[in-house]
Amino acid sequence: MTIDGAIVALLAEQLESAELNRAPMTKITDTYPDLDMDDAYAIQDELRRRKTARGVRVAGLKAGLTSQAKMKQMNVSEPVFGFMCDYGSRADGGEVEIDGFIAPRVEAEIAFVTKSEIKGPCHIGTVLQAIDFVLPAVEILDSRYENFKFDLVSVVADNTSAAGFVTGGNSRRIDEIDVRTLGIVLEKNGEIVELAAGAAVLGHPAESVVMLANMLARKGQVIPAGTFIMTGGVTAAVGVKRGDHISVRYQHLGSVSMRFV
Ligand code: 0L1
Ligand code: MG
Repeated sequence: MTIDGAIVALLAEQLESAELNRAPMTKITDTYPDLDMDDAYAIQDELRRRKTARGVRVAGLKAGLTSQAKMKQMNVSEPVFGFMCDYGSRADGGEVEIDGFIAPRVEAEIAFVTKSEIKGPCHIGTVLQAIDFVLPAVEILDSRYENFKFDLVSVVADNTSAAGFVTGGNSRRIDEIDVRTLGIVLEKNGEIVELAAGAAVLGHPAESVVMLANMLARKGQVIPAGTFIMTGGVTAAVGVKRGDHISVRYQHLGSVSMRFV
């Protein structure tokens, strides 16, 4: 790490207030250019501590930048991990108030819920045995940085742009479907804007859970039983504005939709 606890706390506080006030800030590496990934996750952990201390519940974990489409869009080459908060949950088929965000984007994801603890280091076999069911999810991303100008370190500190999520459709057992060949169609205002299959996420979405478990193991942590995990966008993220209707159709898993108002 390159910074001490006081700077970690200061940056977490600035990021949280940017989120709460919908007031984007300059990316943190402009002020601290030497920040490394350990600093970034320490700031994210402090952000999580601040939120849970004021009663926010962590609703799940997420992997991000797990597909070539996303890595290319963000010009990076490695996945990142973050968490989802209870207040980020939105109802399937419902209205999402755009004013609750700075500049929201959506992306289609495959999510899992675990039935037993996953402890890294592990491999895909361990993860597949620990998954209870698969469900469709759409992530609402929102960067707390001005004009989405960020690098990998800044985005990890900003909880990987996590802002909201919508789940819906039908859940299926992991052994009932092949999530690699599962087709996904994202429509905006009735027009298809993105198409993908589950394999877009690291060849198999469970691989992003392997990477998450292995990253947590380095910090002495596990993925507990009953954890909701979003495995990363299968498509590039799509910008939304007031009035836009998003509908994502998943093979075997039904659909998830929302309107931004
Ligand atoms: O969920 C993710 O793929 C994290 C993305 C972080 C960068 C962005 O805001 O798109
Ligand atoms: Mg995502």
